[in-house]
Amino acid sequence: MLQTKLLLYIIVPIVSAMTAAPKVTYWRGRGRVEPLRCILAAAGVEFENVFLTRKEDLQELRASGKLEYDQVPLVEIDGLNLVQGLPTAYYLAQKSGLLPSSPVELYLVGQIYVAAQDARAPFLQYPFNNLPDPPSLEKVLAAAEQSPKGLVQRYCPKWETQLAKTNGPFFLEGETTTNRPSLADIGVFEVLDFYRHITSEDRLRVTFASFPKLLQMHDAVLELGRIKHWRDVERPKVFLDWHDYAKSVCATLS
Ligand SMILES: N[C@@H](CCC(=O)N[C@@H](CS)C(=O)NCC(=O)O)C(=O)O
Repeated sequence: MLQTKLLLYIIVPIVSAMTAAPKVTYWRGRGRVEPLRCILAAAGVEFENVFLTRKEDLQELRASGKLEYDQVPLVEIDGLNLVQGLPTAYYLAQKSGLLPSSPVELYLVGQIYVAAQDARAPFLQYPFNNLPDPPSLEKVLAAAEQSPKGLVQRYCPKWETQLAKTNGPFFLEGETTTNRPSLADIGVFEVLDFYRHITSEDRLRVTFASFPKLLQMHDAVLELGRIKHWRDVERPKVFLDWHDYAKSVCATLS
């Protein structure tokens, strides 16, 4: 009897840690966390958003010891407190079958994902780029579209060429006739989705018209798991507009 009770004490917390919906802590906007939310959504995982709104929220979180480097994003999953975007992305992707096992493919996926993080850097800054006034769209579009170091000129041609080498919409070749989605696709999808979010669906189609494979991949990712539902139904209900988002981040961090 005592043994059974003890076993329950041990097993119940472990099982509930493994089965509870992951908790994602950040502000009400895209920032550094949106690629992680997209990975979870693409994997069909339901997750709970915990939003920072007050200065005390971050102070309390830091005091709780969950933030290894006192920074967010934080993803609580499997009884772990995951911080640092890149290894968190790898953890979530591996759990969801979005990481290949071969070293060459793993390298390719990592290379594309990290390039996507570089390409999104101007978008990350977008809400803050004209404070205290509302953000300047011209500034971020110039960085993304006209700079030789930006999304359209540096990254998209490479990704289009890489996608043209496969027989399907995704970056990784499949074992038979179809290919398979990976973290690389989610990372690049999220950058295109960021562009769409600050502009429009029409502008996405026009700007990237000369990258048809890239648009095809974007559309194929949208069919994965719950990502379309997250983008079109859940996210609009919880996000702040860009300016209010920037102000809430600044108020929490000040
Ligand atoms: N290398 C970290 C950077 C995290 C980071 O800079 N987070 C910001 C919010 S976007 C933060 O928590 N800033 C507060 C601080 O650094 O004290 C990651 O990839 O997650």
